Amino acid sequence: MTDTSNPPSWLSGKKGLVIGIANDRSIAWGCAQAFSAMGAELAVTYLNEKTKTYVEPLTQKVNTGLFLPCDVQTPGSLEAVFEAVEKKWGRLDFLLHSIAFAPMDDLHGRVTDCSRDGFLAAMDISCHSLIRMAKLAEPLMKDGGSIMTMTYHGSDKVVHDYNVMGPVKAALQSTTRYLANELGPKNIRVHAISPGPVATRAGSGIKDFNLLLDEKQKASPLQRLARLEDIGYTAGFLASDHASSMTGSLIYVDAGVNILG
Ligand code: 0WD
Repeated sequence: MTDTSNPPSWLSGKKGLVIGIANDRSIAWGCAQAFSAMGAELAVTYLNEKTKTYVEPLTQKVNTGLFLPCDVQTPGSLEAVFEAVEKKWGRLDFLLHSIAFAPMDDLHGRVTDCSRDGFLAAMDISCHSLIRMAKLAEPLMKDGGSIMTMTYHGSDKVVHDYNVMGPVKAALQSTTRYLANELGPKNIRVHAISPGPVATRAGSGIKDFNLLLDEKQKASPLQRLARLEDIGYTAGFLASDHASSMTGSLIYVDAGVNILG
């Protein structure tokens, strides 16, 4: 288990933007805690007024310099976040994209039956939003930077009930590689972190998710599930200068489940 009592100060002086905290079980919350413990100052966003009530108390527990609404489907919302970051800090050192969505009817059905509108919504929120964020982050990452997103093994292999999120995450993973190639000359590194299943709100949107959690825990080489703080400190390492020779990576934090047949 990560020794969080004496975290490395690898992010001292760095400014980071965290998009995707919904509550204290969010993967992005595990990352925000690690980023802050490692010395970063954070801009944290929330989806809407309902989510704000869960996220605002959490911002008191980490080094939060900005707290802003962000719904990537609302025109201008994402641009306003980056304008506020530029006004506050004049730069950005790392960005965590930890959002995903698919309409429930499409998420709970076969890919074969997926609607056009549902597919487009899932791709817009879960994948194209990363492209938009990278474009907005590029001019702020004047000395380079690190951009991280969250994917899942259901993109590499068929995972029962992951359905339309499989192709969507496959697009996200490929997008990560193309962004890494295009932004590399500016020393901007781009990574996809692939956590194992974690009991979160988005995770619970997957049909029979508790069965998946149980199945993966029993099957995993480490005989347990991924821990939020371990995902967080992996992101903290990737945000730090110690990962400066890595880009375009797909990093599994899944207790080893991805190596199984
Ligand atoms: O087992 C899991 N939970 C795994 C999740 C395993 C592997 C990967 N992931 C991925 C997810 O696909 C996602 O990309 O991790 C990322 C974060 O998901 P999470 O932490 O599991 O779920 P959650 O705590 O729900 O955070 C996702 C958040 C949303 O929360 P809710 O529960 O309110 O949908 O994404 C945000 C929102 O806060 N979000 C948006 N943010 C901006 N604009 C939007 C949007 N349109 N839609 C959702």
